[in-house]
Amino acid sequence: MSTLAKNTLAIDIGGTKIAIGLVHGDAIVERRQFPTPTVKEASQFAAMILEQAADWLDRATRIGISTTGLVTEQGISAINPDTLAFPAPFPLAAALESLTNKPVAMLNDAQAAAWYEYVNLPQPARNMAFITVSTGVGGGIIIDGKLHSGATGLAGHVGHFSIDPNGPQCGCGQVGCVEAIASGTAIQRRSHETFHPPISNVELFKLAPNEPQAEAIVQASAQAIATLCSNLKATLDLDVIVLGGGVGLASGYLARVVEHIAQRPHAFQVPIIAAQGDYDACLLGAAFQFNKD
Ligand code: BMX
Ligand code: ZN
Repeated sequence: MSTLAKNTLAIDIGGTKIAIGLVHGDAIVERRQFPTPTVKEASQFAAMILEQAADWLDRATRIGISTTGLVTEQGISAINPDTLAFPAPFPLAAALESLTNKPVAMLNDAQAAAWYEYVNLPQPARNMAFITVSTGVGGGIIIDGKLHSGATGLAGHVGHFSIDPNGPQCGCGQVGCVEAIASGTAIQRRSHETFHPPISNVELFKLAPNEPQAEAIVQASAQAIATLCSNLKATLDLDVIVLGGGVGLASGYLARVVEHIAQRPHAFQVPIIAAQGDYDACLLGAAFQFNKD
């Protein structure tokens, strides 16, 4: 029997929201989400999550976390503290383990989603990257059929490829990172500089096809992601790149990225597909990390 036949309490911690689900096999049988609280103590943070999942707990045999940030044995630390101000390292897995006595596993959100997406690729591949364009820009890399997280867990933090020496300051301390140009946060910043009264990113995307300034903001993001994809193709000779996240899956976004990639030399072109797990790729990844080794 596959270990996925067990019920897993899956927790996806993003910069803006936390999604929780009870995952059985491939299916999210229960799902809830709530804004990421600004709690400084890991035990308090864990207790708040467990409160939201209280009625599922006796059905879950284990807990899988996918979280924004760098994940090490010691806990979670931010690469870009602007997207999540946890005191580092934030020992969330240990806190959940001691409150529930259940086995807990934790991975970076995009790495977890990369594994889920790899297992569920419509066509088998050996080398793949997952890129999420959401609050930040995250990534996970599969090399020769294995998730590559690196010696310190940093591998796949492709949002911090610095691609423009004259670009905006990134919260990670570098200048011109993909994340500082392409993320939902970056889009919102540029949108608020342009539109008065301010509009949401959802409204911006609706406006874009008929409003050149809105379109330019979306295009700047899509172009940075296209540059990232070509750089990854050149580095790792990927078979395919899977795109996810609230911005990555917004209507027309993937098509814009594909258009930019098509203008590059053939050697640096790579097929781009939308996440099979849709907006829940990271949540499903939280559960699927148990089937990784
Ligand atoms: C940031 C970084 C990554 C994360 C990515 C996407 C932090 C807190 N996070 O680059 O670890 O994978 O954002 O995160 O430094 P999301 O919150 O947009 O899902
Ligand atoms: Zn950065």
